[in-house]
Amino acid sequence: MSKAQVLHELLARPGLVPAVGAHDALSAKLIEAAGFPVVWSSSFTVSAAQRAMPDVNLLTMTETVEAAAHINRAVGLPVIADCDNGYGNAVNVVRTVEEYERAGIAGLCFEDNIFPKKCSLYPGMRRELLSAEEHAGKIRAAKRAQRDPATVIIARTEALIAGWGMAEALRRAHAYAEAGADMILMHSKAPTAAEVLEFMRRWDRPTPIVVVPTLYPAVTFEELEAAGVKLVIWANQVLRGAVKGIQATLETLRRARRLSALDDHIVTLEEIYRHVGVEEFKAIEREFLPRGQSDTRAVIIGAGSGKSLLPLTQDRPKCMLDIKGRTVLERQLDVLRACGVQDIAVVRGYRKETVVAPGARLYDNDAYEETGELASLFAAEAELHGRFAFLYGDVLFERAVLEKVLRAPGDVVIAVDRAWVDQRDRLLPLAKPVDLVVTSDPPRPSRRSLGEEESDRLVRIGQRLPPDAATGEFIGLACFSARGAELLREAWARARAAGDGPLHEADRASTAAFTDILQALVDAGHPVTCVSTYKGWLEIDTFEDYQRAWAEIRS
Ligand code: SPV
Ligand code: MG
Repeated sequence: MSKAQVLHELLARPGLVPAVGAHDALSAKLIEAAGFPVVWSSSFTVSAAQRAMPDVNLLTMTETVEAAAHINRAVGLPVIADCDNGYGNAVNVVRTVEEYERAGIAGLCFEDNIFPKKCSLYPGMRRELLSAEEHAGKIRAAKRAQRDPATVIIARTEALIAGWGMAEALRRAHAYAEAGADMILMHSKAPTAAEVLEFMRRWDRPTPIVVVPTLYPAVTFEELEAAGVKLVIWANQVLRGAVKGIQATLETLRRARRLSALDDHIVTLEEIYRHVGVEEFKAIEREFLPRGQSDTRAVIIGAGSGKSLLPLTQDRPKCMLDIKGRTVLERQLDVLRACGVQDIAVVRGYRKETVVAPGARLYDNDAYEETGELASLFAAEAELHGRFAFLYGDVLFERAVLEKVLRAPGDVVIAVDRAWVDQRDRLLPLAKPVDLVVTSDPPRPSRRSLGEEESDRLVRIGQRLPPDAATGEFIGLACFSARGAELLREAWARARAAGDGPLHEADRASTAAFTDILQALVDAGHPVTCVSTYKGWLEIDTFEDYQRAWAEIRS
């Protein structure tokens, strides 16, 4: 059913129908939300709100039809558009009808002002009207031009506004009804409803009557209904209420100079989100956009004191070490963002005041001296909900490595460097602790493969594994699905609930490493997927590492 048909049927029912004036799409939405059945796209309020201009035909037909179209698109309600005088003669009226119908407008109102018109409400104006014959011709033109037979054409006379008397008002109303108008709008500037009520007593035709009681506001809905009026237009009160609200808001802001002082004057952001359909927008994004990593956040732990790098770390943590003009942390943020991860949290501890992480949220583990990586990670417990990537704060990754981990399916995914196996003999005996791993199905040199090794699962992880048994090295990069994050939180809660007892290789949960909880997850029967990488990362743990970073990083 077209909106014109909806309006037609609404007007066919007994009783008075209210239409409320909108000045833009949002005010129209509020009118709809408040339960009114019809929106009036008002020339007075559109000129005032959208152009801060008087209502004197300064806006072109194209501008007013565009405003009406925005209003119409924002609501499910039928819209009656104020088409002023049709922006010219009958020829202009024909195009006006075509354009407004194309914009989905259900009703069109044409007034018998000459072009350019002057708003009916302005006091002290000399008023000129078209001849009744000419306006009747415009109404006939409008009726012939309409494509949808249900479109409601309202003929409006300004005879009473111009002070031409009741007889002329009746003569014009008759002429326009005979020309085929679906409704007659009888405008009045009298201070009471008496004039309009007298017209109603003398109106002897079936054509229904519309009134706009702006200047006789005391009249009630019931009085108009009892007089037989069909449609009442409350034309500009929404705009006037909005202006009052804006003024009160501005005055409070001028005095208080603090936004929280406005709380009683303004609606919440959520209310605006609701009216403009932010949820619908998000649903479309979820359904149709490539998933990317916009729903993945990252948590970087950079709390430790980095003693192995003294004196470089005397005044800053490892993550703030500079490598060719950018800190380790900045480089991590850049790689994360390049992979689409925008939502980033950093846990700091040692020399926390020196940590600079633009755009990231900061968490503190002030007990970094006595606690371990897990305690640092859980300092950002608020972040460990939904999908997230975990990063050691002292490791640099190539983008491809991070992308591979982010892409891999699985609730808990870790990156394992297979170069370990080739380098093992050269590295033994180990000069520093290494996060060694044993996986269930490591890639074999004899077997070529393409794509992901989704079946390779973590079996053992830790720094005390026999190096000969290790099939790779954990590089300090992991990714948890929402379920994985839940499993992690549960494993941590279990470890904490058991007192501060041992957790895998750690004597106490509070001092445990990230690898300890990975083993706890495996031991509890939760699969941890191992994504293979071959080099493509650098840990900044020793002075040699730091030198290598300077040598290997090009920019
Ligand atoms: C409007 O709202 O623009 C109207 C009604 O046409 S009035 O302002 O009273 O002319
Ligand atoms: Mg108007």
